[in-house]
Amino acid sequence: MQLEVVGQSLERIRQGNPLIHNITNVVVTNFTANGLLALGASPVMAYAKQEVAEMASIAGALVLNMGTLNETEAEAMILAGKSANEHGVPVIFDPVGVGATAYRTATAQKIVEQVKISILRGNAAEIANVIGEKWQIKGVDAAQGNQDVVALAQKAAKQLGTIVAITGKEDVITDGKTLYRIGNGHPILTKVTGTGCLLTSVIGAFAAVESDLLLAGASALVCYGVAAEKAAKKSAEEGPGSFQVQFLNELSAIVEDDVKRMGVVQIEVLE
Ligand code: ATP
Ligand code: TZP
Ligand code: MG
Ligand code: MG
Repeated sequence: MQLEVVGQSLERIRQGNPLIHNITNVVVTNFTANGLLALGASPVMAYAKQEVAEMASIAGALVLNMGTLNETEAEAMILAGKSANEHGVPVIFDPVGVGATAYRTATAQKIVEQVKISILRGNAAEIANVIGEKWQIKGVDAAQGNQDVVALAQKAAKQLGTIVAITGKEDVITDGKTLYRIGNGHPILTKVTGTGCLLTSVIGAFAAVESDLLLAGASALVCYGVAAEKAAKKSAEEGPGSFQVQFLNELSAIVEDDVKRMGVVQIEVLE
């Protein structure tokens, strides 16, 4: 991967301040808005059925996140998603906690049926459960397992006709044919709630400025992981509170040179 493209996208986010419409969960709302602002994007959280279609139509990307799902929000996600589809706005979907309850699983499956998703991002168990495979999940956190994450990502990408990112210690993203493996990140990310959710919104910011959505997704994953490593270097010894603050600082400070120096990316042709 030419890591220059990550720098170019970062520059476009900072120059263009793309509007990112988030329908997300109550746990991560503030962190997500601050993370997007730090990166250079312009976040908006809008949930009312009366306005979501209009808001999605003028956004650079729409991010749907099921973290604290309810019936009204599920309906709003479908309205917003259909509008985004009509207006050529990329839709990024984070199926938080899918597989933990039958309601979440059924709702995620309804969303992927009714809305054309551009990029699906979750942990392995969430992605598996979206496509009807019953991998174990504990609340919103992936359980440990040795299953083949690349095969799962490829299967999900083909079945849903979308790009799929599965994150964890190593991140993978694929359109079913080409696979990027990203080795950046830091274990302390698992000690701050919402780091997965913010990542999904950061993918939205990259998708708003890069029309090659596989490249956009891979760029977001590298950039996010490198920013986390830089933040951990300065703050991890102090603990997750300091890390969270420093991570926002690093999302704002990260430049192409950091990504070129620290990015760990492999590309594989799957077929
Ligand atoms: P989960 O609920 O399973 O934690 P999530 O939605 O929080 O899922 P993660 O898979 O934790 O999403 O991904 C969020 C970020 O944390 C990604 O950048 C990922 O690379 C990073 N990450 C997660 N676990 C680790 C780890 N053990 N080491 C390094 N980075 C990690
Ligand atoms: N409960 C419902 S949503 C949520 C929790 C704890 C946040 C999950 O955030 P992430 O990014 O998946 O860790
Ligand atoms: Mg996590
Ligand atoms: Mg998550």
